[in-house]
Amino acid sequence: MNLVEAQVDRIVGPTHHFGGLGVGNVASKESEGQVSNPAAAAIQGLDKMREVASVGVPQLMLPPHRRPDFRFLRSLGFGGSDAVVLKRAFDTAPRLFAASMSCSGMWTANAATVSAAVDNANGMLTLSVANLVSSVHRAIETALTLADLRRCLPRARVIPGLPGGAALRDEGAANHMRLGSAENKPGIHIFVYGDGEPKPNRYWPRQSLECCQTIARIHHLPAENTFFLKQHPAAIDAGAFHNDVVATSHHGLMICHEYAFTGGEATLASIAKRYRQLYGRELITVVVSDRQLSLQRAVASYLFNSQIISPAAPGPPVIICPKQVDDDQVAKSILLGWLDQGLFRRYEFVQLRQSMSAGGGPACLRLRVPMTEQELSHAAPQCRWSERLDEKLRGLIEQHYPDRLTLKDLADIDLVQQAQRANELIQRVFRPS
Ligand code: SUG
Repeated sequence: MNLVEAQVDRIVGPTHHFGGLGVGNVASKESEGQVSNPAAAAIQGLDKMREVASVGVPQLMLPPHRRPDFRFLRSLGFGGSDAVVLKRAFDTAPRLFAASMSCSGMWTANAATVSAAVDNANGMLTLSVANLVSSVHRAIETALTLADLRRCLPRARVIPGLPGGAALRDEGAANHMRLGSAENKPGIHIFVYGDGEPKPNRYWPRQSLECCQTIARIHHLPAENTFFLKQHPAAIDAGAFHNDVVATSHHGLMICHEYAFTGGEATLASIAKRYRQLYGRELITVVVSDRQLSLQRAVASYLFNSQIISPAAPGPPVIICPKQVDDDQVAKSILLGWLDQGLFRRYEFVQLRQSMSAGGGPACLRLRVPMTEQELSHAAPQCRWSERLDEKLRGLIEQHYPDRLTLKDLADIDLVQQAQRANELIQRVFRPS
């Protein structure tokens, strides 16, 4: 039996805005206060999912988190009617107000860390929800994410986020890579953390080594298949707030920037050796030097954040790149070089302007879940991509989502109620029939 890699994306919610809340996230900071377009954001996400589904890759979908999170605002001492809560929070704590409206749950690469059943001693597909404690707007995602993943994958083991606290800060699969193949064989797990020496100068690393070790322990991953690499502080300082901004992997291919990791040479050699032992072939490792593509350019183009998928038809994978790669001659020439080497059968460019402006590329928008066809058959049918579901969602988004939004607009109770209605209509589509 083979392993397929289901892609789990979340529909962008109707309160999508540019709050500038992303820690160490250059695009998020630069877009702060700009006018957003929630309708376009949601449609752009659906367009990407269609691309994935069109080549026979299993695409699963989750509804947007309910926003605003009134319970969160009330727990912070904002009382009164909903309208009063909104006004008080907006006037006195605009960043917390923005957090309560955030649609950051769209970046499902941060939802959880995943191991396939064949990888771990439990023999169960296992997902550890990330606690996302580095930022408040993301930390409030976790309870809903846990419930959504359990509904979507009822037979999987879905574990709640680790207790909060900086020592165990976790950002999920964005800092984790699984090497393997389409065969149902144990994968190699690479956890990437940012804390400890040497430290970055500008930005706070969002993932701790202790958290990575804890997840590996909870998943019962064999030590010989588990590796830890440290993010290079220069990458964090250049705006690579997650490893998936400067490195990626798919099956037996690993691509990274020269400054993705620090002091990892021996570990990388051990990973390649282990891959050879397990799979009887060489791991293909592509290192892009800083001279070829500077860290700044890697962060601006999000080349490494392309989404790599294996279509149902045999052959090399397809790489789905953000449109920004097409706009950067250097990034594009590197991509074309990969095509010439036969690493990919073809590339696609996707327009994800709304997500990219908040620092989220194609790979940020999906959680990879390696599973057998049999496990996939247990996924909730209402979460499976279909032409009908896609059409229905597009209709609701076009009819009910705003196409212009600033944070200030969200202090208006009428607009918020409209967004709540739109959200409710989408939730209904995801209720089991
Ligand atoms: O956590 N942006 C997200 C982007 C996450 C990207 N994910 C991966 N690299 N896998 C973040 O920084 C922006 C919110 C705002 O601008 O208000 C934000 O949260």
